Amino acid sequence: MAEKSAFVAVVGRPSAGKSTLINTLCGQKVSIVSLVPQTTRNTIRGIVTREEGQLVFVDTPGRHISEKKLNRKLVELSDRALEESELTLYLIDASRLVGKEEEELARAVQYSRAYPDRTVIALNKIDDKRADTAAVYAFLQEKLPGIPRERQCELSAKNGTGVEELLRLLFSLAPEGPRLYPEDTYTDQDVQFRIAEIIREKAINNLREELPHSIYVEVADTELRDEGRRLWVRAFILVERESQKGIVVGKGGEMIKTIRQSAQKDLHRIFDWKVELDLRVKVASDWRQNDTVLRRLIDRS
Ligand SMILES: Nc1nc2c(ncn2[C@@H]2O[C@H](COP(=O)(O)OP(=O)(O)OP(=O)(O)O)[C@@H](O)[C@H]2O)c(=O)[nH]1
Ligand SMILES: [Mg+2]
Repeated sequence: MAEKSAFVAVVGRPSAGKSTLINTLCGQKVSIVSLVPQTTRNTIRGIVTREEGQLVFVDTPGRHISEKKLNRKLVELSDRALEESELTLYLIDASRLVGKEEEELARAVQYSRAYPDRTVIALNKIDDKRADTAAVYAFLQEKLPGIPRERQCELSAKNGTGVEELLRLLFSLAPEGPRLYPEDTYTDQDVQFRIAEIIREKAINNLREELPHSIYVEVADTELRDEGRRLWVRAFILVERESQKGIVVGKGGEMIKTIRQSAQKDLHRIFDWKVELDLRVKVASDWRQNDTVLRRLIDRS
């Protein structure tokens, strides 16, 4: 049988579970996850290689309706992934009510390159007691009648239920083509970006309220020490205001210490190196309005 290969754009509302799903599919932490919507800010590739061939999943920022500059850039990234990928995987959080945002998504999916024949819809979070799949099917019947039930499935990205069936479905739709990456590759992100993302995840998960949207992380320097056994990293958490700096540092430096230690632990698990993180906080006012900063942060591809 000829080998198959495809890019799969994974789209959905903020917090639908797109990054969680990609991590489950790849068996590795490829993309960071949090309770806070709009965690993913770049398109991130997670690669799955099987006998049938290779699928390159493109994680995208959750599509949120807002005219803010950062948000508009994030929606552009999702649009681009939908234009460039052979397959579309539209993920819906079945534990939440569908609403205006979901309608906008259905519309974006409808205009994507892979619509309708190479589009799959997955209802996520079926492990959640609040999941109401009947309501989602009714919504789909109305908004995306071009996608038959055979190309809709239910899953739990968190515990893995239904994930193998989803893979089978996607491989069945993928066009023939050669692998793009070696078979043991599960992501194409560079080390510095992954470090910055892990730090951002720990910051988001430890900080509250509006702060997660106000930060970004910059890795300033890295160096392998102890004959390549230990990785030393200097990184900055950038906030928008002086008052936020105090929150990230915390009383007696407790907060930044928690962020540093949990990031080090994760990084040690992901890479083989022991990681020594020199982590500091800096103010970069209004970075979300600054085009140069946004371009550097978002348009990495
Ligand atoms: N119960 C349950 N929770 C899930 C499932 N999948 C994801 N979650 C949770 O949903 C939240 C959001 O998950 P993410 O993977 O970050 O969602 P996302 O779609 O990537 O979000 P953005 O990047 O912000 O667009 C996290 O708290 C996850 O643990 C699932 O199958 N079941
Ligand atoms: Mg995400």
